[in-house]
Amino acid sequence: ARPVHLKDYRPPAYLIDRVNLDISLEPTRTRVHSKLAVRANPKAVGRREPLRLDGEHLELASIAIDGRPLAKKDYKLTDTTLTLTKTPSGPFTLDITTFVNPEANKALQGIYRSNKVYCSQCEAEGFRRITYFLDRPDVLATYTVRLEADIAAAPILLANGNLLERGTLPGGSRHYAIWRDPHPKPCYLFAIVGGNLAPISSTFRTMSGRNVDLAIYVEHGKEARAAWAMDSLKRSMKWDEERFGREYDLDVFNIVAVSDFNMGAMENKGLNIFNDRLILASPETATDAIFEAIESVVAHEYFHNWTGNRITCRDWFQLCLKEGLTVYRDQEFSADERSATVQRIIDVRGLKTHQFAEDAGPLAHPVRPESYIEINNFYTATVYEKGAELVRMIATILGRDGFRQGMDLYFERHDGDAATVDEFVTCFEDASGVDLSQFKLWYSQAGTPELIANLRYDKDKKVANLEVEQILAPTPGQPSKKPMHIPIRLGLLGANGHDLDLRLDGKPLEDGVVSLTKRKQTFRFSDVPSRPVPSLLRGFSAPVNVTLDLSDEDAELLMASDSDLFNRWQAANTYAARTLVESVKALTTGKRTNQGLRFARALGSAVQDDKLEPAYRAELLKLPTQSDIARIIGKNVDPALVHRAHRQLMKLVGKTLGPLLEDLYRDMADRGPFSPDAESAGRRALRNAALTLLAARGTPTDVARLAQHYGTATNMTDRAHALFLLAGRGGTEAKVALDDFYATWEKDNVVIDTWFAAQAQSPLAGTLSRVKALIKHPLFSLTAPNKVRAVVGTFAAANPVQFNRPDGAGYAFLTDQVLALDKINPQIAARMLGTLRSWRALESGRRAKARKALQRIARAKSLSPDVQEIVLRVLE
Ligand code: HT7
Ligand code: ZN
Repeated sequence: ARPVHLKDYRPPAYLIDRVNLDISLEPTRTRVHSKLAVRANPKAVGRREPLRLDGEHLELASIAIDGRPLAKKDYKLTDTTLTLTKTPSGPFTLDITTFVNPEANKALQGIYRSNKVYCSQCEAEGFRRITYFLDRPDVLATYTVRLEADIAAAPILLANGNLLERGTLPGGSRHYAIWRDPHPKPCYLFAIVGGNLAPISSTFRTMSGRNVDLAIYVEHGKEARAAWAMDSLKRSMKWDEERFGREYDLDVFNIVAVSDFNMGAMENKGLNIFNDRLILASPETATDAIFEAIESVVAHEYFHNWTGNRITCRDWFQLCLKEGLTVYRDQEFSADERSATVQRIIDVRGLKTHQFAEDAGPLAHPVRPESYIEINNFYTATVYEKGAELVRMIATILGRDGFRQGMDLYFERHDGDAATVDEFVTCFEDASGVDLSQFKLWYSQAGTPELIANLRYDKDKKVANLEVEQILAPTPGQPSKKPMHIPIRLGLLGANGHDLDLRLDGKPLEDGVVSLTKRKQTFRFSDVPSRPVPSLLRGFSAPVNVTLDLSDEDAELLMASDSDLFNRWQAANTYAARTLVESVKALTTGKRTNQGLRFARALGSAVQDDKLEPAYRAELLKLPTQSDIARIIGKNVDPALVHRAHRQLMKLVGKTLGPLLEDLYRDMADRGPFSPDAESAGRRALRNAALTLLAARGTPTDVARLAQHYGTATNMTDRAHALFLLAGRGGTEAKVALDDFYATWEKDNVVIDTWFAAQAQSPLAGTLSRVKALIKHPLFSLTAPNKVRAVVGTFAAANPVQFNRPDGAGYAFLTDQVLALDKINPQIAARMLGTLRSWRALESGRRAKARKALQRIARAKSLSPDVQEIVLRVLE
C-alpha cells in the first residue's frame, strides 16, 4: 500500500448530491442497491477525469447510467476501485447493485453482524465495503434509505435521520422501513441497524421548543442498564445548548449498543452506535470509572453532531478538527458535571500516560499528520487528546469570551462545510484579532516540548526573573523545529504559601498567563517582596514537560498550599516520580535512599486536609504508574526494577500513613444506597485508594481486609477493585474471589471482561501461562475486540513486568496474537502491535528480544496495510 499525502489533496472531480439506498438484509448475502445523483464538481472544472469509485470486498451485480445498463467494456474493476470510462457531461443518475456478506465480516467495517444484530461501521473508509462510492469526507449528500429484513430476525430497522414510512411486505414474513436524513453528510456518517433489540425511550425539549424522541436500543432484559446513558444524553443536549448555543436538529436521536465494535462508539448522524460496555451500567455491574466513561462518551458522540457532522473534515488529515475539538468539548462537559480539578487531573494523567509516550517513540506524529498508509492507524492519543489540548490552549490565550466568539464564528461560517484546521484557527484570529500563526506550529510539529525553567531572585531590586527555554527534540521525519507559542499560566508563592500579586514588566498580570514564543525568554516580575516559589503551568496550560529544579522544601510548599489545586496535585505527582526514579537508580547501583520516607510524610500532610474533596484526595494518593516512570527514565529501562521500586514505595507509603489510611478506609464507607454521582464516587475512590496502599503492606490483617472488601462489596466499583488487587497477590484469597466472580458473571458478556483483565494484569510470575490459557477459554474469542482488549491488550499495555519478561516470551506471545488477528481484524491487530512502540527504551537484553519479535511480524507474508504500517514505523 502506498502512502497518501496532505500536500496532494485535490477537490473531488465529481460530487454526489443525493443517495438512495435499498438494502435487503440477509445473513450471508445482503443486497445493496444504490442510486446516486452525480455531477461534475464546479470547483474542479477542466479536470475531465473518469469517475473512479472506491469499493472493497464487494460482489458487483449491475451498473446503469441514467437507466441504461453498462456493458463490461464501459467500466474497469479492480480489488479497490470501479472506474467508469464514459460518463455524461451533465448531471446523471448512477445505479449500482452489489452483494455483501455480513456474517463473514469480522473486520467490523461496512455491514456486519454482532450477536445476530445487523449493524454498520463506516468511519473512516467502511462505506466502500457496502457499495461503490466516492468514499471521502468532502463528498456530502442527503440520504434516503430503505431497509428490508425478516421480521423475526430484525423487528427493529434503523438508519440515519427521521423515519418516513414502515410496513410489512406481501407474505408477512419480511418488513421494511424508510429513513431520510435531510442533512447533507459524508458517507462515513452513514449507519444502519437491524435486529431484535429492546429500546428505552425518552424525550428532550430543545431550546427552541421542539420535542426530540430519544431511544437507546439494547439486548432484551438489559433495558434498566441503559438509564444512566439516557440521563447522560439528556444532560449533554442541555449543556451544548447552554455552553455553545448548539441545538439538536432531527426529530429523533437513536443510540444502539452492540457487543462487537472496534472502538468505543460512533457518531453516525442521528444513529450513534456504541460498544455495549459504554452504554450498559448498573451499580452491580459497572464501576464508577465506567459510569464516568459512559457519561463522557455519550456526550462526545452527541457533541459530534455539530463538531464533526454539521461541520465535517475536508480530508482525513484534518481528523483533529472534529476529534480534538470534540474531546475538548466532552472534557469541559465532564468538568462542569463533576469536579473541574479532578477532571483535569484525570485528563492530564491520561494525556501523559498515552500521548506523551506516543510522542516520545517511533509512532510520534503531528496532531495534523502529513501522510498515512492506513488512516485507521491515526485515531491516536495525539490526534484526540493532544488535539484537545490545542483547543484548550486557544481558549487560554483568548480567554473564555474570546474563545466563545471564535466558536460562534466557526459555527456560523462553516455550518454545512467540510472544513480544515486552518479555517478553524482563522475563525479565532478573525473573532479576536490575535495572530495565531506561530501557534499553528502545534498542528504540524510533533513531539512534547521540554521547558527548562529557572528562577533568579534579586532581593535588592525585589525582582524575580523567570527564565524559560523550550527544547524541541527531533521526532520521526522532523529533525529540527521552530520555537512554539506556549501559554504558561503561573503563580508565585510567598514563604507562607500564599499567591503574590503578579507584575510583569511593571504591569499587573491579571490572568496569570504569559506567552513563551522564543527559544529562550525571561519574564521579569517586579515588586516581589521575598524569594518566591514558582507554580508553573497551572491547570496544565500547555502539553509540555517542565524541568524546574525545586528543593524538597519548595516541592512540599507547593504540595501543601498551592492555591491552584491542579498544581498541588502536580507537585505531589512530580515529587513521587522523582522519588521513584531515584529508587530505581538506587536499585541499579545498590545504594540506599531515604527520599521515600520524606515523600510519604509530605503526602500524608497533603492528604490529611479534609477540606479537600475525597475524589481529589484519592488522586493525591495514586502514585505515578510504572509506565510513567519508564517514560521519564527514557532509556535502558529495566521494567522489573521499576516494578520493584514501585512496590517498595507503595509499601512504604502504606506503612508510614497506616493510621491515616485506616481512618479513611473506615470513614469513607458508603452511607446510603449506591449513587453514581461524583461525590459518592469520590468517597469510594478515596476508600479504595487507601485500601490499595494498606494492601501493599501485605500483613495478614491487610490481606484479610482485602478479601473482606471483595466479599462484602455491594457494588462493582468495590468488588472489581478488590478483585484486581487480589489477583495481583495470588494465593487462596485470589482463587476464591476469581472463582466467585466467574460463577456470578459468566453469563454476562460485558462484566466477564473484568475477570479476564484482572488475571491478565497480575504481576505474578505465572501470568503469561494463565493468559495463554485464557485465550483458549470458551468465553474468549479473537473475533470479539472487547475480549482481545481485556486479555491481550491488558497483558501488553497494563502489565509491564510480565509482558516485558527478560526471556522475551511476552513479546513472542504478542507476535503470535497480532499475526492471528491480522487475518481477522487488521484494525485491532495494529492496535495490539502498538503496545510494543516503546521497545527502544528498554535495556539491551529485552530490546534485542523485542526487535526479534517485531522482525518476525515484518517478515510475515500478506500483512494488512494496518499492521505493515505500524511495524515499519516502530522498527524504523
Ligand atoms: N469518530 C469515531 C472514530 C472511529 C471509529 C469508531 C468505531 C469503530 C471504528 C472507528 N473508526 C474511527 C469515534 C469517535 O471518536 O467519536
Ligand atoms: Zn470522536
